[in-house]
Amino acid sequence: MTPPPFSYKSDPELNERKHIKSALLSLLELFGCSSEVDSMDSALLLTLLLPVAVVSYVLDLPPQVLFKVGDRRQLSCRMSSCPEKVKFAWITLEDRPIFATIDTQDRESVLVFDSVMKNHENTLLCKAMCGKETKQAKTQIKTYSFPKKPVISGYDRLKLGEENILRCEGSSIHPSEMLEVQWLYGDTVLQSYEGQSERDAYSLPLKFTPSEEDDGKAITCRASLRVDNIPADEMTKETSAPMTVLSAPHNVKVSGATGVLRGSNLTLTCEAEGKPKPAFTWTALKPDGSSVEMGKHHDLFIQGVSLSDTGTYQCDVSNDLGNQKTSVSVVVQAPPMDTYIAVSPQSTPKEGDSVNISCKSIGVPVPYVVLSRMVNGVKTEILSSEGPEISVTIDSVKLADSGMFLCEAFNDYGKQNENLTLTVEAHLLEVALQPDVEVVLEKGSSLILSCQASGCPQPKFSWKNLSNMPILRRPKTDGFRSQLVFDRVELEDEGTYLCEVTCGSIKKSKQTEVKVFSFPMSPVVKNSGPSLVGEMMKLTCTAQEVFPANFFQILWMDGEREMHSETGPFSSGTINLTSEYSYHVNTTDQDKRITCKVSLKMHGVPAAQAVKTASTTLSVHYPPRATSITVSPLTELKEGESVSISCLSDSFPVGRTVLSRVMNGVQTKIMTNDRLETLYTIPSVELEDSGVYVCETSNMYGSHNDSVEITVKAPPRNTTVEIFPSKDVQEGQNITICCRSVSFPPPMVVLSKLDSEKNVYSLDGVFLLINLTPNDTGLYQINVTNYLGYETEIFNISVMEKRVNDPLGWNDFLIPAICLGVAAALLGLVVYVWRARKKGSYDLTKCNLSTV
Ligand SMILES: *[C@@H]1O[C@H](CO)[C@@H](O)[C@H](O)[C@H]1NC(C)=O
Ligand SMILES: *[C@@H]1O[C@H](CO)[C@@H](O)[C@H](O)[C@H]1NC(C)=O
Ligand SMILES: *[C@@H]1O[C@H](CO)[C@@H](O)[C@H](O)[C@H]1NC(C)=O
Ligand SMILES: *[C@@H]1O[C@H](CO)[C@@H](O)[C@H](O)[C@H]1NC(C)=O
Ligand SMILES: *[C@H]1O[C@H](CO)[C@@H](O)[C@H](O)[C@H]1NC(C)=O
Ligand SMILES: CC(=O)N[C@H]1CO[C@H](CO)[C@@H](O)[C@@H]1O
Ligand SMILES: CC(=O)N[C@H]1CO[C@H](CO)[C@@H](O)[C@@H]1O
Repeated sequence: MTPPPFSYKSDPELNERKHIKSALLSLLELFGCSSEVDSMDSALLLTLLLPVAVVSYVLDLPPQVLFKVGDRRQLSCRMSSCPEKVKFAWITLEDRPIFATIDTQDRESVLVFDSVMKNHENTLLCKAMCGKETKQAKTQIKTYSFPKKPVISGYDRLKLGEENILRCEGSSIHPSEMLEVQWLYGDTVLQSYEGQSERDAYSLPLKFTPSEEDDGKAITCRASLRVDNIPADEMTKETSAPMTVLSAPHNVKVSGATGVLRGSNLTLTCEAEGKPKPAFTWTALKPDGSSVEMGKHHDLFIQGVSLSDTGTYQCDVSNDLGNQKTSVSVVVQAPPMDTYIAVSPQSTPKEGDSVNISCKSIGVPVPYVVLSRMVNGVKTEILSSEGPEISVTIDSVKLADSGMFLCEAFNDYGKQNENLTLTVEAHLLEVALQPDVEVVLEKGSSLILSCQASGCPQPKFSWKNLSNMPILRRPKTDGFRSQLVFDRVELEDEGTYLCEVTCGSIKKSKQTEVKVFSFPMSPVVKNSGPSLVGEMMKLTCTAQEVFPANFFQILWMDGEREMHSETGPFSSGTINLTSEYSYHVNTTDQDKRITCKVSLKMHGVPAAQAVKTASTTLSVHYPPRATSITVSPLTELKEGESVSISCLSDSFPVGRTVLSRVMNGVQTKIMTNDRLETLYTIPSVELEDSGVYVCETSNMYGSHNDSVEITVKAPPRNTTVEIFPSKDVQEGQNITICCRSVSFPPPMVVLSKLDSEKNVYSLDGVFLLINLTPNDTGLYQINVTNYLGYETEIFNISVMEKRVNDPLGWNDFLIPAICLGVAAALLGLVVYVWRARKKGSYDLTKCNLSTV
């Protein structure tokens, strides 16, 4: 036995083979073939070239096995005849590993394929050594894979009449070139396919345009793997399925009666073909374009149809493939119904209204209507028409149109009547006039007489006076109101105004009396002249432009006391109403307030306008009176004392007061004053302030005075003695001694010869010494005295002797004594003379004269 050229090993074997291959290559080159060797399977070459050993023992190994992919299979190489333990070796003759586990026993080696795969296909050599003897056997492993029935698709949604594609698919086929696939319809092969190597999956399309008969028929796909030794039941696999042919709805038909009587039932049935089974929808199509779904069954059922059910009904049939619709018109027939008679705008119209009597009915077919009037049970047709509606208009309805109206409606299915009672009423006219009854208003104010009519749609207004004559003034009339507008009411507008409204057969009126008064301003009081005490004063009160004068009263009032009242005369227009009031003026009336109150005693005159007053305050005039002069503190004063003289008087208007002093008939103004009271003060009186003081107050009406005498007293002073012709005289001459002194009361002047006891008194201070003798020579003294005091003067007289004459005795002095007596009577004047002389030149003769 030849030892095996190489032992079995899985991998090192590859090296071994390369050696062999190179050896073979060199061998083949000798035969002139080189490059082909490379592409040849070296294992196959080896098989061909290896020498076959002589075998004494039998080696059990099937020359060929067929495995199904996925199965668990074993391949056993056995040498049962060997008495000892056999050495096994597996050699792959193809360029691929064995991919199996080897389980070697004493005389058997088993290749275990846990799960047969396509690449287990191989050609193997099993070498066995029994002792020195080697035996080998070759086996070929073939595999096949044909695991599932073909899968067909597209058969269950075939569209009728269209080209559909069905598909038959399979996979994991081995050896794929052995595959044959066929589409079968019954026994007819529609399409077939031959497998190709290296394509273990197939997908065989079938173009098929079904007709309605194909629905439900089976279609088959058959696949066969034509490999030898494959079990018969695995060689062919086929799948059959019934075809489903789909179609959009078609042949839609509606059945049922389309003319039905109102109240009966309507049944419509809709039928259609199509797959899948179509759905039905019933829809009512309304005249306005809207639609209402009525149901989802192929039957449409309406119980008790009404007129509104008349119309078009549409059956919609649809399935996934499309839809179809068909419609049918249904007419609901009815006898006349809802017959209706009405009067518009209202059921009880007023006389003169326009009324519309309408009559209508509903029915199918359209009924015709007749409108009639029933008078005493007799029917009189007014109007008829071929339509369902008629109307009659009465433009101005009369009371006589009241009564019953009948509306009759007819069609093929019946008749219906309705009636109506028309009642025409007279208008409830009401007239209102504003202002109502009477209006009293002032001349010149505005007035609107507004006459309102109610309860009448078209009142007719007319304005009249009491004589039923139309008023000339144009009224403003507007629908239900008529107005007489007076922008300025005049006296002529007085009167009664009547608003008369006519409405159909009704006539009503209202009246109002317009009274106008005029009392535009307050009265005016005037005084006729100055109101002199004791005289009559005349006051006049005039109310201007008054009307009606006989309603006016003029009342004279002294404060609150009513003195005199007068009522105006009747007059046709406005007059100036005057009242006179005479009054005996008294001084107590000074500042008295006399009021003239004019009242309009007319009903309806607003209180504020009815009374107006005017007043005057009396100013009473009188001449001065009660004039008095007063001296303070005394009227007899001593020179140098102070004295005040005041005058008081009363007069109106206040007069002028003059204070003057009167002395010797000569008046001297001291002061004037325009007030009732005058005060004059002499701070230090002098003798010449003596006199009669007169206060005289005068105004335009007269004067009044009062006087007082003021006496200023003073002791003698500034005594001067003058001797005429001289102190020195001849015997038998006369001497006049003038003695002057200032004093009051007038002094007593005493002349005395100092060396004698005799005194001569003189009141005027003039002494006449007659027929002097020398014995008369001597000192003489003048003693001027009054009760306030005295003053003396001493002088010398010298008488020169001329001849012897009868001496002049003291009897000669008798004359001065007489003189003094006279002087005493003229006391006041003496002083005055003396003062005058003092001012002027001394006049000897006057001194002499004064002695007379
Ligand atoms: C009368 O009334 C009917 C129904 O209201 C109306 O159709 C018709 O026009 C009216 N006729 C007149 C003249 O107003
Ligand atoms: C009514 O008016 C007429 C003239 O319009 C007149 O003559 C008549 O006197 C008036 N009557 C009265 C009562 O005013
Ligand atoms: C009333 O008096 C006014 C003012 O003195 C005078 O203008 C007017 O004319 C008089 N009216 C009458 C009616 O005498
Ligand atoms: C002057 O007269 C008065 C009164 O008669 C007397 O009182 C007074 O003494 C007289 N004076 C002289 C100086 O005689
Ligand atoms: C009176 O006498 C005084 C002085 O005794 C003198 O001032 C005055 O002027 C005299 N008056 C008269 C009127 O002679
Ligand atoms: C001289 C002289 O004139 N003698 C008179 C004086 O007064 C007496 C009386 O008046 C006269 O008779 C004298 O003649
Ligand atoms: C005339 C006169 O009487 N003469 C007398 C004057 O005085 C002497 C004396 O006293 C007398 O004698 C004078 O007779």
